[in-house]
This record gives sequence, structure tokens and C-alpha cells, in this order.
Amino acid sequence: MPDGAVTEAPQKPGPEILTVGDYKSGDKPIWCPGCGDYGVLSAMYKALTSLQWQQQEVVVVAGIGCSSRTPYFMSTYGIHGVHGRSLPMATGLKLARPDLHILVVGGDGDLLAIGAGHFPHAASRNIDLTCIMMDNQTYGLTKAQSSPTSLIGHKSKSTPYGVIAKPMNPILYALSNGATFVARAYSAKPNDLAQIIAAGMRHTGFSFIHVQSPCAEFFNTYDYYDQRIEALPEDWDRHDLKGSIDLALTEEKVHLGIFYEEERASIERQAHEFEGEKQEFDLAAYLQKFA
Ligand SMILES: Cc1ncc(C[n+]2csc(CCOP(=O)(O)OP(=O)(O)O)c2C)c(N)n1
Ligand code: SF4
Repeated sequence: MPDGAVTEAPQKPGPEILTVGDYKSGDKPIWCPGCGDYGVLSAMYKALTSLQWQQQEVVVVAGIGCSSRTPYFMSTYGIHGVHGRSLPMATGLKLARPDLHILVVGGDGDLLAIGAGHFPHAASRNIDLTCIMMDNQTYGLTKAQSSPTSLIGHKSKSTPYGVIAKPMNPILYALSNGATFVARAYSAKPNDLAQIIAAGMRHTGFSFIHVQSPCAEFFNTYDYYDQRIEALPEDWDRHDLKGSIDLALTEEKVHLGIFYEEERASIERQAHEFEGEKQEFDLAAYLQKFA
């Protein structure tokens, strides 16, 4: 280098910006072509990219089903557990490690059939996690039995004469049980969905995102939803619980957007306030009472 040449100061390495690729595990999804769950996965990558959360700070918890395979495709931590038990697993995890960000993913079968008993408790406790339900109104993995959200008249291998039960309403279920963030999205609109997932993850408390995510293989509802979806009005008051319940009961249109949001202390935050009051407990002496 000639004498007197001016060189640029060495650049300090800046904070690493995470991109969509950083949240991909490298395992390619094995869902059928056209499955709505691809749109949900893509939205999850985008939401995490917008939040810039480190992979090791995030845990994706799932039960069993096509949709519940999602943790395999993420470079975050993940649990692929027992059918219908994602919310109890996530609750325990959040109580033990409140510093982690938790995403629970699953189908309408996993969360509203076998797992339905856990859902209201997670909502009323306001455990701080984001639950994404990929609702295809069928059991995809086990090849198309009807599910709690299948519409009346829906014919399937388990309902050859058509469903006769009134379908469950996931938004209403979440609102009536105390969820503090409730939204609906459509897998065919992954950019809108990504924004809603990011908002749900930023929210402190139980955030529930109901995603209409069609099963291209066994129950293709893209035309049905393309004709019925409608964005919530721009001036929608998302703090109006009663209004949100009325809207959730609407059947003519499938509204998309954030129905409801409320601030309420989450259970793990309240539980950790008892930390200072912990008392020594002698289990052996206690058990002697029953000997
Ligand atoms: C205890 C138990 N019962 C039943 C099953 C069979 N099973 C696996 S996935 C599933 C339903 C999946 O439906 P859903 O959660 O809607 O997910 P999808 O495959 O549609 O994404 C059932 C009944 C199981 N694996 N374990
Ligand atoms: S069976 Fe349905 S839900 Fe499962 S991967 Fe195929 S399209 Fe998706």
C-alpha cells in the first residue's frame, strides 16, 4: 500500500439480519400439492422474519395431523407430541420457561376434537402463546373423516349420509372462553396472514388465529372461501367483545382480520409473582399422613 493512502476503517460486524431462509429447517414439507398449510408455513416464516426473533428463542409445539408436522420445517425448537395435547405441553413449557416465544400449531381435529377440552383452559388462563389452527374441516392425515368444523351435510368416510351435527365455531369458542387476541385469516392470503401472526406473537397473552386452510386432496374449499371471504371493516373496534361475538355468528360472510384484542395479565406472569412466597415443602413427611 503506498505511503499516505487513506484506508477505510474496518467495519464493525453489525447485528445479523435474519431472513426467511434462516427460519427454514431444510426439510421440505411433504404436504400434497395445493395444501393450504404451505401458505400458513410461508406466513410463519415471514412473521418471524418481521419480528427478527432468534431461532433459539422460539418453540413450535404441535400435536398430530398433517398440519401438526409444521415443527419439522422450522429451524426453531419444536415439539411434535401427542394428538390433542399441544396446549398442555405448551402451557407447561411457558410456565417453566417464560422467556421463550411459543407457537402452537394444529388442525381442527387436533385442537377442537381430541384437544377441545384443553382449549378453553388455555384461553381463560391467558397463557402467553400464539395458537394457529389450520382448519380444513376434515381429518387430512387419516384420509378424510369429518371434523368438528365440517359443515352440515358434509359427506365423508365417517359420515356417509352427511354430517348432522352443528359445526363448532372456533372464533366464538375462543372469544367466549377469554382469549385476549382472536383473529381469522385465509391460507391463500399468506401476506395478510403473516401480519396477523406477527401481531398475535407480539400480543402478551393467549392469541388465537383461526386459519381457513383447505385440504386440496380430500376437501377442496378454495372456491367456497374465495367467494365468501371479506375483510373486517377498516374502522372495526377490536376492543368490542360483544360486537366481535355478533360478527363471529355471521354465517353469510367469512370475515378476515383481528376480531378482538384485550390486555389482561397472563397466567405465567401472575404465577411468577408468587415466587417470593415459596415455602419449603417436605414431600416425604407430607406423604406420611396417608401411610
Ligand atoms: C390418540 C389418537 N387418536 C387418534 C389418532 C389418529 N389421528 C391422527 S391425526 C388425526 C386427525 C387429524 O386431523 P387434524 O388435526 O384436523 O389435522 P389435519 O391432518 O387435517 O391437518 C387423527 C384422528 C391418533 N394419532 N392418536
Ligand atoms: S391430506 Fe389434505 S391436509 Fe393433508 S397434506 Fe394433503 S392436502 Fe394437506
